Amino acid sequence: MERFTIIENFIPKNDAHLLEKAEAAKPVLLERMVLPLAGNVPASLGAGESATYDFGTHRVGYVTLKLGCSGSHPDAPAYFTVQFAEQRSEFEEDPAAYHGWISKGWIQTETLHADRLPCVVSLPRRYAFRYVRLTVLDVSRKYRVVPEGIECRAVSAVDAASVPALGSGDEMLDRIDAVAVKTLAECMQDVFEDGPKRDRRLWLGDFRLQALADYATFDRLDLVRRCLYLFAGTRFPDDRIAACLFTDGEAVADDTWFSDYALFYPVALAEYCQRSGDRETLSDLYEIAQKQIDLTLSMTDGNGVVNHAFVEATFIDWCIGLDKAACAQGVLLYALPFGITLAELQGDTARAARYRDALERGRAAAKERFFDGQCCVSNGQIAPASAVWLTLGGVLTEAEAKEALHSVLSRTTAYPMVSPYLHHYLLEALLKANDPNAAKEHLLAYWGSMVRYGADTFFEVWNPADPDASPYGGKIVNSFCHAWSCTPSYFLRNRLL
Ligand code: RAM
Repeated sequence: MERFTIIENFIPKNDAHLLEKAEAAKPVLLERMVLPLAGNVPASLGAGESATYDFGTHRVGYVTLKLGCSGSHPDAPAYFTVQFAEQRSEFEEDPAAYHGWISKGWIQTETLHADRLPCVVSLPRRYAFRYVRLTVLDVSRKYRVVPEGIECRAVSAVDAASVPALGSGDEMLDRIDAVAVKTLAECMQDVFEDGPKRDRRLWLGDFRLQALADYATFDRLDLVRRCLYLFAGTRFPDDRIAACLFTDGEAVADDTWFSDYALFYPVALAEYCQRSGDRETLSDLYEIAQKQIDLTLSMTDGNGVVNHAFVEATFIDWCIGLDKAACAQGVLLYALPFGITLAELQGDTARAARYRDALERGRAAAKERFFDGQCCVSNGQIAPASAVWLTLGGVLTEAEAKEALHSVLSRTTAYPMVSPYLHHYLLEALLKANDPNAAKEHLLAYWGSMVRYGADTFFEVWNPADPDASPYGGKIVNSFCHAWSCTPSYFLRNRLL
């Protein structure tokens, strides 16, 4: 399902004062030299032969290779590739066979020459990987390449080992939590990246979930504050907050707007302000945050139901064919109480009253339009996502929500939840429906199945029934360390145990 927008001549509106504040909160990255723990490394390599290194767990960093030679003096360059894989199965994919809709540029492969041996080769990019494969493409018949060593300068804003183990008494829950903490740590770089392999940038929907998991683990409020300032500091000319920012270099808003993601800005700001008590950030960012809600309200009809343009611009999930009308309405109703919290913190009583009114009307209209007494139905379609978001929007009573969620989860659907991002909101919905046991069971089943599959970090997309699924047209560009899947730590540490 292709999903991208191009706005001709897009010039983001930048606010130097806000960007300066973001810059001042830029973290100093921790660095650690790490070596492989295992591998299959022959003493020397001829044309077509490979060495594979296993670093034992997921790493994000800069890699250096040491190459020597044996035999006669090298009379031709060593010509070789270095491939990086988060999951070993990525090595089985043929990059040439990938013709999906996002760039092949994300495939972590380098083809290089070494003119002189022995030598130290510093690979040009920052990589996300557990496995590295060095393959000699060609070398003269007079000598062989000796793979003498490899090391990685691993980087992160935090040290995963600084978070005490969960210690729940349940081995699987402890393991899920540890993998979630590791996932979050790997994504905590200069900003909360969505994935260190891809897209390596600050996405708003991912960021809100990272912040929640961060409060339960590293509690790096400075990094959350930095990202809040970044989103506000470079935005659409009409003040909409972009779905993501490029932050490698000067921060620049992408010309992509997701209506649901924009609403997570006031959500994330309210949560940050409640957690930190930081009044300065609240007053700096208050108007921009509330503008996201005001803009959405201007896209509703007389009954408070979001219009087609708003629905079209939502993300919700990578599920193909999902009817998003009910979800979009649910996201607005979910965000409004956070807008009310912000207004109360800021003493903006008129706005709080306006949002309360919109909430009440929007909920009533949503119930009438999207609930048939048992199921959540979005333009004739019954899908888990609709039940999740109408529950979170407070459209259903606790009992109705429980029934709607269980009934949709028990039937086979053509519109399954495919991202851990939506599974996060399913857990939130089950908790809102006062069903913590079901939430815990789902966490164990869904994230546990990734652990059983061999995850060192949690994946961007995961359907246990279809482990090779990719929204991009090829698994080789999927990210296997993805921020929006790190929230088991939030649930286990703050909500479930
Ligand atoms: C993908 C990225 C990112 C997500 C968007 C919507 O491109 O994985 O994490 O927020 O989709």
